[in-house]
Amino acid sequence: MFGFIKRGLQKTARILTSDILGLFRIRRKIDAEFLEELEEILIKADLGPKFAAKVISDMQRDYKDRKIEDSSALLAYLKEKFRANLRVRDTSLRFAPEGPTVILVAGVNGVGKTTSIGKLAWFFRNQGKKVMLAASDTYRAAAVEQLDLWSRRVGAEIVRGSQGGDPAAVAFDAVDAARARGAHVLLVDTAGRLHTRENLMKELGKIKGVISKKLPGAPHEVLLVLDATTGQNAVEQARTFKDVIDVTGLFLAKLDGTAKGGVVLAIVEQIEIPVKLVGIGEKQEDVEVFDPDSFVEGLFQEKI
Ligand SMILES: Nc1nc2c(ncn2[C@@H]2O[C@H](COP(=O)(O)OP(=O)(O)OP(=O)(O)O)[C@@H](O)[C@H]2O)c(=O)[nH]1
Ligand SMILES: [Mg+2]
Repeated sequence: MFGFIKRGLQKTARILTSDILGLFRIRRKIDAEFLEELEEILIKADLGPKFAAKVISDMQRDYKDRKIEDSSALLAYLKEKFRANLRVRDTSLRFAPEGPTVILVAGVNGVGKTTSIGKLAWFFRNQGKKVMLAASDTYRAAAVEQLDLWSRRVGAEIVRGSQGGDPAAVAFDAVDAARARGAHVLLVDTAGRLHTRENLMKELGKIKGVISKKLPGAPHEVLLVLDATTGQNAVEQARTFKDVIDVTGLFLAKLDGTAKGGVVLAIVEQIEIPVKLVGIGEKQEDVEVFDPDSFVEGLFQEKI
């Protein structure tokens, strides 16, 4: 994934490497002023005030122990901090021990849910799995059509209800269909909703409840799709969705282009949800399993 991720993280990397190395050139000593300026750089890179403060206090302690003596040691130190932070949580996808694995996908409007489902469907089809899609976004006819297009493109069956119908009922029927037809993976698409809209969030809770009732242990993954370009607001979204549907993993879409990649660390630190997948474009193959090591390498790439 490194090539794609690298491009997506250039903006953050530019802040991290150039600014930090520049700072080190001016202030060779890691003193209070250096740390203050470094903290500003970390926040500017969207790492979040909490994670930035933690890095700074750790650094203060470790510098006293003479572990960081030059700029290359400084960068290596930061990389290790970032990696350690991302490795705390299990980033692998959970599958059902038997029967269909149900993956519920949610998020605010336009973050990339349906596209990410299309990519995941392609990803699992490539592994020889039988994939089904549930069109639980019943609000707009266009939403069902968009999912239908993906289903034909990647060779996955689709279960749809009537437009304006109950999205939980579609999920219910889809779980039934997935079991009856021996699907390996069922991906449930939901309508975009603002995390501040209580009634819509309740409806999402209901969709999840219906799935669990129909198939104990399901949904095996509850993926929250976040738009990587939104920065700190993503943290707020993650917090609310986690409260309502107990999100098990993040799908970080739009990490290509002008992404604020640093926000990944802020989210993992503040929300305690692992990033499991990343989206790096609009095509079916533009999906990658999240790998903390290559991600951190991308954040600190030089020669930009
Ligand atoms: N560059 C880029 N664009 C993406 C990515 N993922 C999705 N998009 C684009 O983002 C736009 C919205 O994607 P959708 O999948 O329709 O988003 P959604 O969350 O399902 O939207 P609603 O159902 O309306 O809430 C589309 O133009 C997608 O092509 C990505 O990883 N990179
Ligand atoms: Mg959609």
